[in-house]
Amino acid sequence: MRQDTGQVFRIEDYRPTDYIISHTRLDFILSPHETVVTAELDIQRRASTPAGTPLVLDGDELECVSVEIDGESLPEAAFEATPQKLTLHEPPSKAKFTLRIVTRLDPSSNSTLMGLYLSSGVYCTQCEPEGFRRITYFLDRPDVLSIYTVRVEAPEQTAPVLLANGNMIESGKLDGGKHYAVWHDPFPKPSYLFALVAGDLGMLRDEFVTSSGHKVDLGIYVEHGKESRATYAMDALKRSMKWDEEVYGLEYDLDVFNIVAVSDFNMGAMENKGLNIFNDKYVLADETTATDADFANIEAIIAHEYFHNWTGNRITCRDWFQLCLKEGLTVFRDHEFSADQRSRAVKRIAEVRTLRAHQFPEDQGPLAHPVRPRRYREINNFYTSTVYEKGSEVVRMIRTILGPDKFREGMDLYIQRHDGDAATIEDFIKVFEEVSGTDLSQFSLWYHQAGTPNVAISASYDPAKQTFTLDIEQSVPPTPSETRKRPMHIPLAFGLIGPDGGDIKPSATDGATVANGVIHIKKRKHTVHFHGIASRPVLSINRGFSAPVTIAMEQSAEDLLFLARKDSDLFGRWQALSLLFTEALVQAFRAVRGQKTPVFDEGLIRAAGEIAADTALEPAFRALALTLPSEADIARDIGANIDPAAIHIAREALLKAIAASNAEGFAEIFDAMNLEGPFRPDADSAGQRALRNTLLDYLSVADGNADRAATQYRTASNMTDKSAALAILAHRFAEDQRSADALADFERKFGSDPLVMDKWYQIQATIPGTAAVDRVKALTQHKGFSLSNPNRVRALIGSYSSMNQTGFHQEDGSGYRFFAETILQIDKGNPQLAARLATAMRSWRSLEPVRREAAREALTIIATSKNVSTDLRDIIERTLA
Ligand code: 0A1
Ligand code: ZN
Repeated sequence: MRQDTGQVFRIEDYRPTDYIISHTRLDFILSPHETVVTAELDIQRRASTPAGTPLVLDGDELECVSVEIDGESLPEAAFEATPQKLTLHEPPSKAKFTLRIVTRLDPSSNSTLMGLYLSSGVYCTQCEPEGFRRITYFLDRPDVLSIYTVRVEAPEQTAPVLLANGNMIESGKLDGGKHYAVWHDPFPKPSYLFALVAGDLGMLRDEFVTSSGHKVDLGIYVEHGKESRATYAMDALKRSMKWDEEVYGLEYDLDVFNIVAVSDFNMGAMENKGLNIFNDKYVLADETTATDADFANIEAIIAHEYFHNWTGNRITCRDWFQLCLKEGLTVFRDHEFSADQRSRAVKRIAEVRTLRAHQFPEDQGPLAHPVRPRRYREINNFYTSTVYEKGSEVVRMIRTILGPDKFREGMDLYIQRHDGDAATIEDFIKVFEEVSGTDLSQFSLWYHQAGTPNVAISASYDPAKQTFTLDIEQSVPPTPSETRKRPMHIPLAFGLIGPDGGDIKPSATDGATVANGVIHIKKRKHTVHFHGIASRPVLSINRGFSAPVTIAMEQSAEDLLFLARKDSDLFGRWQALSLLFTEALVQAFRAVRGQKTPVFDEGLIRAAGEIAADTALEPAFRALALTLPSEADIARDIGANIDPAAIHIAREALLKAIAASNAEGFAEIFDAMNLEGPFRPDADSAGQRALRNTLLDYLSVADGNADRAATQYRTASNMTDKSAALAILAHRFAEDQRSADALADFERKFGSDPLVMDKWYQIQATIPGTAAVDRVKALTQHKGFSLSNPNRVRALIGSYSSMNQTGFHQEDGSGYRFFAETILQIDKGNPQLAARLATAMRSWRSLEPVRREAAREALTIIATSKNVSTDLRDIIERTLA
């Protein structure tokens, strides 16, 4: 494994390379234990670089076989090759030369899943961010753009499919049962977008004709026999291609677009030029093996990777500090795509739930960093919710501030001006300033300043003056190494709601810029007056979650209930209800801690019943509205001295109260929902299933028995309904024989399908209570489980640590100790995976003292272990700092 040099990379140290690599010719002779890679690099010295300046190429665990310049092998004294770098002490003084490097790799023993590795016998690569240097020595950084020609040679029997980036320009048979293919990608690209795949794979084929009439061959490569499970992904791909033409005027640019699904992958997927490589979880789906959530994820991730072709590939990043330039923008684009394909309000609510669940705790804990960080020790650890999700929210705010037309103009200018560039966030902001004439310098703090801003608001109404007044104060909490914060530009969409539910238009406003339903907060304090308001309005604030902030405002339960029923903004209705639930749950938590029985407001319980029954609302919205904040959400709201056991009791009590009072109504709706007919994965059908399964949970609680869930488990013909029923059986009725039977039945049916078994691991990993640690330990010994497969690890260990608050945060620290040992084990083979998992401990300081101490001890076990990877050490040290 790579040694931790302790080196810190800083944005201010950026400078362009001394040499450029105009053309890269690669030749791969593939073999599981000994693959030989010959790289021929056409190197040019920049005019500004003095002749003789040493050339240093990056490597990582490489074995150098030979080095030649312009056909002559180099004497030993002329270069130095270590596993980590190749230094040419005195390169030729001429402006151009060709460097030929031969390296030898062992893909079969590459467990890091970076560089060239084998996944179920298929050769594949992952080069972002710094994996290419595990293949050959290179200037492995995103601002070195090169044209690639790649020859791949392998035995035809084991690797009939040979793929790389771009278009295939030649192929043929060779002696000894081997064959080869040559691929050429005409678009200069950074090394992180390089990809190669070789293996025995099935294929689903289709085509797409672009708006200018260019035919593109589409291929999705999957394990043999699973081709039909790729049809939804193919459909999503074609819809994405069309959407990017319609919404941004962006067409695809090569003759081929290939996607390959592999079973061992550290992340969701990768946007390699013309050859996307996917975690098979985000390609394979049919009704019997995938849930509606799986279908929605596939649609979003297929779109995301496809959209990168322009925002990421044609325009890439100058350095890794600019990661949000491609990721924040591309997440924003995939969110908008899904919103257009599905229900916009429902999609927005789901996005905000994810942001609050993942990005807020990151921003409020020891791992907080700006959307564009200024330093890193390990770039792998910056593929974060802040860079991706908050990065997307920042782009959304630019659109809110400029309006959709100027935003599109800015995007057009960005593409036109920077096509072929390795760009920066400054370049991106500048185009929007130019097209709109708006100064975005204060706004750009969103990229540079970490932490979730808080906006405190107090409202008052003066009936005599008919004036509604808001006193607004913003603050940004301190974050690691940033204690003093400057005021931000926060665009808050709002509505003033009159008694009939309609929005009231003030005759005049003063105190801040208010335009198109948005208050622009720029100073620390604002007092905003709305004049000509005839009766006290109810404030609906941060509509559509126009800014990623927390709001502190005293709003009566009555006003919130009014918003939950009447706000014309659906997001506002959901938000009001979720605030009411949160407040009720925090109070219930305090009651439980004080040995009292929680009591709940009847009005809130009734509102839940009304929303469930309101057929004017789409089922998916009703399902979301009825879903209580998760235990982790509640913990975040409590903020300090967290006792997960008490939170669990409080949440169960509210669930029971809602279920008991509304049982009859819920049963009626549940029974009336006719789900017969062929399965359809579309948003409407998925919404119906979501509502029905949310009600199934409430009804199971109300009935106090497993009858309904057991019936649904038996009769369900799709995975959404089957896994929902199984989760209820396992989580609520563990004592009932039907629960054990269902788990055994599921294993019998799907035991040979690892992706489906991940649901089985996850459901069991999230059974609440103290028995969880032994259960999860036992499951690590299950025959289908492996610590070297990221999907298995995330399903079992990841779900246990992040979705099972009572099972993980045990008072005796046994959950943490097991977790620490497992992470250390994983770290030996796959540091990236270990580091990601370890972030589950980031909020340890908010725990009550006994658990906090136990968590510190477990973190210290990792911190003091020998041979910990750079990835894991970086996370643990920041978490403990
Ligand atoms: N660029 C990809 C994410 C990605 C990052 C790193 C990877 O390997 C360690 C793989 C994928 C995306 O945004 O989809
Ligand atoms: Zn991405």
